[in-house]
Amino acid sequence: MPKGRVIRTQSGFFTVQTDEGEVVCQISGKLKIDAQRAVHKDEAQRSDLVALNDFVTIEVADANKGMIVGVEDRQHVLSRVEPGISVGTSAESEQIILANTDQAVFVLAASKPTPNTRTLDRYLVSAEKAEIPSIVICVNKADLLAPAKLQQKFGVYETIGYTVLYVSAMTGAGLDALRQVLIGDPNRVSVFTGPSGVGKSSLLNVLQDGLHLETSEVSDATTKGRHTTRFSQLIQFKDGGYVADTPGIRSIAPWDIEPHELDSYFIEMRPYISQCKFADCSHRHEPNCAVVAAVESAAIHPERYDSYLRLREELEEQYIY
Ligand SMILES: Nc1nc2c(ncn2[C@@H]2O[C@H](COP(=O)(O)OP(=O)(O)O)[C@@H](O)[C@H]2O)c(=O)[nH]1
Ligand SMILES: [Mg+2]
Ligand SMILES: [Zn+2]
Repeated sequence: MPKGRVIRTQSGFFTVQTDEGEVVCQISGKLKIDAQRAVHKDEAQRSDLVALNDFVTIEVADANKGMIVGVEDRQHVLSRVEPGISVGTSAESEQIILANTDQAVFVLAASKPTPNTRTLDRYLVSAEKAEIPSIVICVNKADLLAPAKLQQKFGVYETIGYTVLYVSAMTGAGLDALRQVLIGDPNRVSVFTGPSGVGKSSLLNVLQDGLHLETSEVSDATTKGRHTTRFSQLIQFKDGGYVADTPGIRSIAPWDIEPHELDSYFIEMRPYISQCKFADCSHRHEPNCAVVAAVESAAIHPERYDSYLRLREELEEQYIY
């Protein structure tokens, strides 16, 4: 039976790239029934049966139409709580943004729109939870802000160990570095995400001729109605590599993170966690907290610590013990 990669998903239809070409598939009845049984028996969480960049086995019925009959185990799954469903309820469901993610590139703008590092920190937490092997921060519109200001805003991320690229789709600055990160390895699949208006489509258009992705600020009014469509696809670079184009991601409510594990997803906190007096320290009001001490001595950036506190509170409100 042919095997392939899911390169496009839309409303129950999945385009599978195989050695013999692309086949549009639906999910076989057996797969659906098996999944329902597993959820009922509490052996699985509610999640997408098939996701973008899954490796699947298909049965081809007639020309270019098929059934997905098997899905390989996923690694490095970038996901979020399905929007519109109240978190913490039994109906909560995982929405997979990308399966088998090799790299996450988070795009922000130096300005216009004003970068929100709280949102960036949420993305980073999701990526750390998914253990994505490579995490890159891409600051576009570097033409709009002086280098010293850029450094002031994003330098902390370099200090704690992330790769930060300062680029401009407009002037071309920094694009060679971005190209090296995204393009070249034929099997590398990256997610390229960030708020709308930061220049994601503009960047991809410059990186690959002939792509012609639509650019310009998308207003909230036009995007909201499209949530149900849930269309997403992989763009394949001519010189090797894929990038996920997932218009639906505007915010990530981190999926399946327990409050007590959050600290380890703030990578600069990791060395301190085991030095706290209490093993279950939440790094807030406890005595002899090594994390708080590190914040006080400026070894941990106060804004990152603030992100931690906010997310921790949010997770505690949602989490069902
Ligand atoms: N000044 C400046 N503007 C840019 C740059 N890249 C994109 N833009 C503009 O930002 C707006 C949003 O770009 P778009 O690619 O549609 O953003 P997306 O929503 O992230 O895909 C458009 O008006 C672009 O012309 C850049 O490097 N510098
Ligand atoms: Mg766009
Ligand atoms: Zn502590």
